[in-house]
Amino acid sequence: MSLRIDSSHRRYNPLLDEWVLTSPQRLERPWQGRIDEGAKNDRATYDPECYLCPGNTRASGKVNPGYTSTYAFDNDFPAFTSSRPIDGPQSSRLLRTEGVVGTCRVLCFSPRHDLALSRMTASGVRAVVDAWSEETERATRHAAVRYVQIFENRGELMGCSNPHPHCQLWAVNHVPTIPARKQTTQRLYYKTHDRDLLGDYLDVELTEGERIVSANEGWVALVPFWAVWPFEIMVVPRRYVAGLIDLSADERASLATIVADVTKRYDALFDCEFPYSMGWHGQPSDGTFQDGWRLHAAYYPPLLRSATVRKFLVGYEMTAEPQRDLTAEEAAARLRTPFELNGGGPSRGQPS
Ligand code: H2U
Repeated sequence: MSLRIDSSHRRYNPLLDEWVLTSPQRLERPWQGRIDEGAKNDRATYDPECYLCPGNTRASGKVNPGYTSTYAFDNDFPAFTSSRPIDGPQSSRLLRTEGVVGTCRVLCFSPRHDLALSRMTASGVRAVVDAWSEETERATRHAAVRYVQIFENRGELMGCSNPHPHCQLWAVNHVPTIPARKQTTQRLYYKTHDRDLLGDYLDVELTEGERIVSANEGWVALVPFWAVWPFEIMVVPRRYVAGLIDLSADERASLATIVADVTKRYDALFDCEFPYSMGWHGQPSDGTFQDGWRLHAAYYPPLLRSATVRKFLVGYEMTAEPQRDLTAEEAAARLRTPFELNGGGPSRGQPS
């Protein structure tokens, strides 16, 4: 089924069991609303004021080592801790609570204050991929941990509190809302069809081709058919793999290549340090085996038509359901366009 729809329609997201309203004709509407600054990278390679640079003192008073590759540490301001929660008030039918325990980690991608993933060398990005896997493995060693979320907030527009390239890992004793929904849908699909949902979806996308952004021997990056954010991308492994810790050495290498490619394409699209929130969705470690969960990453960038005009999820989207103007097919075509990376402006010092 090749889609050439230029009038309003809804698209179904089988992973989240929800719909997105698509209104391609609205893209031409005038914009007199908020204009943001396009993010440029004029950062130095080292910032003496940065809490994350090597050798610097963090807000907690702890001192970072003079690290030379990736560097992970326990978040000084964690959302929860690994100690047993204090018993809260009793839950009632409508007012429910439950205790949360877990760990929060911060992972700096490299010592360089100015080097985002889009500007790092292949070996640098590979070190980040290895750290994603090692940190996940480390977190799941905790008997209480049921789910590990790795996420990166890139750019001020996404609420990132520090420009030094980094991501976070939160490991919790429950399966949070969004992965829990994905677990239900993938499990049900697997039970019904004896095949995994994302594997079947990938086959459709590879046949149709029009939403693929880039692909290599191990991975495919595509704009999902049901994408909500204008330039949303999903990165999916070709092989059935449930989590980051299950990747082979070859898959880690090809993942590093596709992550570098996706982030470069983003920066090139509007010639800026492209903001996004990105997250890995691996199978919860809650004792269930082979329930059709396929590992995938989701990139959610807020920009719509330029480096300065962002999409807001408000109005109809807060009260009824998400809506997009640009179709997933158009977004993928724009992201596929061959690019030159000026993106993010000049970076002082040589990338390493
Ligand atoms: P974000 O930029 O995505 O907010 O992540 C930065 C994290 O780093 C944030 O969770 C932590 C913050 O708590 N942090 C420290 O642990 N120590 C510091 O000295 C500064 C920031």
